[in-house]
Amino acid sequence: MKNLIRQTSVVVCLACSLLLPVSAFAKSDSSTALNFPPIPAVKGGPVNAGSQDFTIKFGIGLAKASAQYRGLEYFKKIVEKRSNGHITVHIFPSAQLGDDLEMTSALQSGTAEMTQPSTSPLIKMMPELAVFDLPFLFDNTKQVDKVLDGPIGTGLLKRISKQNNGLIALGWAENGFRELTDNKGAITSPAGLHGLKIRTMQSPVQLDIWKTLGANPTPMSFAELFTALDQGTVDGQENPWVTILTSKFYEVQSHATATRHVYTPFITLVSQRFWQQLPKPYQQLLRTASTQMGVYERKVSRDIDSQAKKKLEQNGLKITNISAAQRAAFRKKARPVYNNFKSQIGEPLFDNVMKATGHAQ
Ligand code: KDG
Repeated sequence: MKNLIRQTSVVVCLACSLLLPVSAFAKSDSSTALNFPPIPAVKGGPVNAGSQDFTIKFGIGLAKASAQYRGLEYFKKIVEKRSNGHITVHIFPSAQLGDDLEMTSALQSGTAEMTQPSTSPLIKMMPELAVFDLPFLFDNTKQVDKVLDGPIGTGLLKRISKQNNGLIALGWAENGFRELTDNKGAITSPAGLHGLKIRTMQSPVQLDIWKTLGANPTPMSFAELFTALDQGTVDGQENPWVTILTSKFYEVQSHATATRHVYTPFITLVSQRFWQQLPKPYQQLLRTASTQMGVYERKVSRDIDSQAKKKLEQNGLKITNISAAQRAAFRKKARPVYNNFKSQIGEPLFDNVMKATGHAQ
């Protein structure tokens, strides 16, 4: 029965995606086209694991023009080549198979094989992931890589995989530093957020951040966001520059503020049911390919971040850069969120992340 409901929701999602505004799927033209670093060559020889064939349906929320999609293209190239064509990867962008939460439950029920959600919507299922949503936690990508690629990030992947919740966590990629957009005007202080109807990810931490800052937040899946902005259900949203560009939010938002208030990682997940059917050498291949995808996708995301910001300005979005002092005022006002989620994150993890990011008091 559960499966039937999920399969039905996949069909409904596919049908819904056909009804989305044309602009959400419009082809990128020169006013929005970004220069992506080339997809690297595949390293390593063939992986032999018998004659059985496997198919991976890999669904993501972002559009084809995103760094995330580009990362998946590299993953597909590695896996198909090194398995000698015994594993085929089909990529489904723009939430065609469902939003982050729907895709994650499709993996659990075995109706899809892989996905790569933001960590934020998974917090209810994996409470420790709340740590990444803490406001103004990371100042730069060096700190990010230290946390994701060091013992903290690898430990989290292992713990999540051992939870026996139908998911195996294979690696980290990058959604990115989030920036604020709105339809009201430049927002240079927490006072400017007063009463602003802002869409947040489906995360209790994000909700708390925007309430603490004085806005009026509504959690909503990414798949519903363009329409909500277009119809004025919400006045604003927050996402990395690349997503704001590739999802055409500049068509329905007039202003942006370069807040970089939260860094969101993507987590690469595979269905445990599928995993258990895979021969060990293919399991290792998926792990290696996920790590290589994560390295490349982060490079893409970082290379195109400032390009995307420029393109947004060229497309009429009025972007305000805030000073260090203004950013510090946002950070100070949002600080109570740390204490609100400290016990849910758990002491060793919370303390280790505070140390790694230079926030330990
Ligand atoms: O696949 C990822 C996206 O669906 C989503 O997580 C993007 O940052 C995002 C958001 O705001 O929901």
